[in-house]
Amino acid sequence: MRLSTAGESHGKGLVAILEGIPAGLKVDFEEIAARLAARQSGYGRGARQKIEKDNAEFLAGVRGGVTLGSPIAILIPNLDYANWEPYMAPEGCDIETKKLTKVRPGHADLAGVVKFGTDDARNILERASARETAVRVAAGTVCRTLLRTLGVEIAGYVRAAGGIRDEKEYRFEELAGRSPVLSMMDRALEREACASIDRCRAEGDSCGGIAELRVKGLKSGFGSCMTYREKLDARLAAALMSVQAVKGVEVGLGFAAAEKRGSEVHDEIYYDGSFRRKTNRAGGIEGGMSNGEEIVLRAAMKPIPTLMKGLQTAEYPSGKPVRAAAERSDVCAIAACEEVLESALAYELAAVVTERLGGDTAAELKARYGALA
Ligand code: EPS
Repeated sequence: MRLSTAGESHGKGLVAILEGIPAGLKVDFEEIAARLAARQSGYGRGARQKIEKDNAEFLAGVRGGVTLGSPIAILIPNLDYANWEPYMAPEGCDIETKKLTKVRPGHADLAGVVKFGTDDARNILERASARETAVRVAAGTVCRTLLRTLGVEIAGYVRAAGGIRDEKEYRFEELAGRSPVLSMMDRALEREACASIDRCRAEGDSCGGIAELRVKGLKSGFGSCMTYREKLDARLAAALMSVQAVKGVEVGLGFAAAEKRGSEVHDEIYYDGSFRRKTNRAGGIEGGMSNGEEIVLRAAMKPIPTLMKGLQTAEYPSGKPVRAAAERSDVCAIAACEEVLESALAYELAAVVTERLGGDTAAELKARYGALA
């Protein structure tokens, strides 16, 4: 399976090509629309989302609502392009007016201008922007539908935002009851988090958060201990780290495991007709393979680097001390990030599953999955 994306944040649109989805899968357009809307929402989002109304247009690979087994092409037009055409048109445009030289600390701006040999960070930020994640959600939702036919479900919630953290544990089934405001489970903590985001906004600052992601129904044996490339935890961590602004990933106990003893970390095994564990501190992965328990992952999102108050920086290439550029910004995008992470996870898991089981049709894949212990 392969997913490629293209598109600039203020260009004509975003495009995805998803290869390797078997034939015969019914695409859930309603779910795609709902997840695209969820990615656009969440307390702390900025003014750009008032302009966009993301709509995934399927250009290829699907006929009558069912996949053909051919590459799936998806287009999400950028509605803001109507305002940006004079500065972004591929065929020729004004490249001076929107030039960005007050490079933002924490963004791709400075490393990008140096690497790609330009004095305009616009050429960098347009692609580095998290706008790209819209089309990853559309493609990821197709992968999620494929996983669902196998009985594999993904869910998640925001565990921390604006420095307010929920330390409680939740059952997979409870996660459907997360709040629509900031995707947190605990409403009182969510109100505190929203207040923290409000303070951030008032101070021209930004803040991050933590998302927890769970996978239920994945049988054991996906991923492999035999080569480092095949390790499921390595692949899933890379998938989550590929999402803009993600700076850390944990599996199961994660970093906390390093401070505990083995007897407090490893999940004792028992047998009651099948091999089971009473605890799941490993987060469903041992030896780089799924062990049949729920997969538990956490991802930490850093604060967005565009601060309305602007951090101190040096203009490129003059080096003159200036305040970093800021026109508008998301104060906190952890709820959007959580939605994107679920999609990134869905794609990677679908890739892992289809690599192991193959199959030209969704029915073939389902039969092969069903035959596994
Ligand atoms: C982003 C900057 C902002 C965000 C954007 C990500 O866009 P703009 O510069 O147009 O205000 O809103 O995210 C999206 C547009 C989106 O749809 O998620 C950045 O620099 O990463």
